[in-house]
Amino acid sequence: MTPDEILQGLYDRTLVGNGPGVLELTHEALGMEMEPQVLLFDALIPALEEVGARFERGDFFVPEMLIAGKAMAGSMEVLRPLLADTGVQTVGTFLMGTVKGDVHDIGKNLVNIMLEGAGFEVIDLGVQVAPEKFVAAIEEHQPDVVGFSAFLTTTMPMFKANMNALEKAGIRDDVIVMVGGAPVTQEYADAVGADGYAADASATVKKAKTLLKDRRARAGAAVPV
Ligand code: B12
Repeated sequence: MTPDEILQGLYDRTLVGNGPGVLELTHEALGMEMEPQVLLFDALIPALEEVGARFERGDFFVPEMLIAGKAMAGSMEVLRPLLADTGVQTVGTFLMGTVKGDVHDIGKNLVNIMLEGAGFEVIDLGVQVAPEKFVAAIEEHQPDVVGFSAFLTTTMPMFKANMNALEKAGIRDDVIVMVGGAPVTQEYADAVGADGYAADASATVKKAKTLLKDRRARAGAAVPV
């Protein structure tokens, strides 16, 4: 098979949720020394985008979305160590979770992989994370950044609920808050009072690093000389 045939095959098999087929092609691609990023960005993600478009048109239903998501997740498990293994030193701690009421985790997991690859220590709270759980985990782990992921317009308001919980616990200013997920925009992030938003995993890494650098610079400047 040529690399193009592999990418097309990965796309087609993800689209129809053929998990074993996706895994087989993932291994075959890696055996041919194709880059893991290429598999991700040129086949797996576009396939899930098409799944979403078909769901919107009414051509696909929840079971189809589910098996396509699972097929991609299986491949990501194989790609994860390759994407994350860049040997960079720890730059900070990132606490991540999908908000209460939301079970979408593929986007979040992809962000986690990229953050790990860029040297962040990632603590993943999983899905359906209630505000109290975020608060408890921030108090326990004292992360530099906390990330809220939401994929539904109906669960995005949990960002504000989480921010309120942080305020109430008196820890809002202890962490940088980032938000993201398919329906989220910069405007929405600003409206809920988050410190940062990013549309995809690599933008998240860049933004988290910039926010962290700014905060450390400000903390340094605040120290009396
Ligand atoms: C797979 C999928 C599912 C799977 C989820 C499996 C899983 N384990 O995640 C299942 C079948 C469970 C599911 C269920 C539902 N889903 Co769904 N799902 C999808 C689908 C097809 C793909 C989502 C995905 O994983 N994309 C791939 C990743 C890589 O997406 P991404 O956005 O590019 O991710 C990047 C950014 O968002 C960002 N990011 C993500 N998180 C974070 C966090 C931070 C802090 C930052 C900075 C950045 C960031 O970085 C990511 C990586 O680059 C989307 C369609 C779509 N186009 O998004 C619908 C979609 C999200 N689902 C939708 C719906 C309606 C539902 C259901 C309500 C359906 C139903 N009637 O039951 C349920 C809700 C269940 C629940 N309570 O959560 C709608 C949402 C519409 C809306 N505007 O609210 C969508 C958009 C489909 C559509 N076009 O209508 N779904």
